Amino acid sequence: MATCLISAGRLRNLRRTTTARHSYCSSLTCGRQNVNGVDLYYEKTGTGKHAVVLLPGALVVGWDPRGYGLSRPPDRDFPLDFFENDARDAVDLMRTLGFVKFSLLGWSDGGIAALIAAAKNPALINKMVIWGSNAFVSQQDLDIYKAVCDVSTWSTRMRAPMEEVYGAEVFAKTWEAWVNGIEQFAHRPQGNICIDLLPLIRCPTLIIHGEKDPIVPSCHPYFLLKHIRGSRLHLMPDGKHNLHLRFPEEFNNLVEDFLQERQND
Ligand code: TYC
Repeated sequence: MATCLISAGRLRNLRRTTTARHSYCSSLTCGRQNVNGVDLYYEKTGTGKHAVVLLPGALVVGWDPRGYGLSRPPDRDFPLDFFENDARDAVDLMRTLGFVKFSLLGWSDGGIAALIAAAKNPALINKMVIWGSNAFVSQQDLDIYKAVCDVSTWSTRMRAPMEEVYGAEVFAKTWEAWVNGIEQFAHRPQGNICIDLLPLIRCPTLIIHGEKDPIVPSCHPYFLLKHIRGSRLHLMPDGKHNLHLRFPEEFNNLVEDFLQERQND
């Protein structure tokens, strides 16, 4: 199976740092596509039949969701339906680019958007891999958001790549807006982001989680495993939130094997 990836920004590392069994793309094209009123930036590579879209986490660029990376303007905002918007944009981008059916790879916030996209478009989604994602916001999560809200307390290593893309001031403001945006879900019963949608997911789903993830506690992958029919959980003992960057070979092999597996049903 050759795979067609749509990705940008930091998730380029998936290809750059990989020593996985297949070398990824020979060719890379990038472009902007107007989707739902916004010019979305994307990169595309590969020629295979199995299309895959990569959905990045907050403020990390993949296909660039509206308001992130090179899909600006508009400025990013975080209304209560921001994950729904990202899910719809990702699906509509793929469809506008001519893909009939595709798989979703979503990291962190991108995984939340992937969950929503899969639940709402079961006929379009082939398979899904998500890592570092959550379907609700707990008190423990709120405590963590509070601890990471002020980016001036972050290490330079963490902050610098973001500041390079957004500028220091915009990054600090947007991150604070993200924290306020995600905290809104805590006011809903069970801190619901997309709990009610999980039973609607029909595609084979692989959940990956780093056991040392300091910002997304392990209750989240177990909750997803319980509520997504037929899903599988792979724990990486030394993985943190950025497990795909830290362990690219293990991660890529895991994802490739899952995407290539034949489905029984
Ligand atoms: N969800 C964020 C992302 O998409 C990561 C994150 C999770 C940040 C939890 C803070 O407390 C946090 N990159």
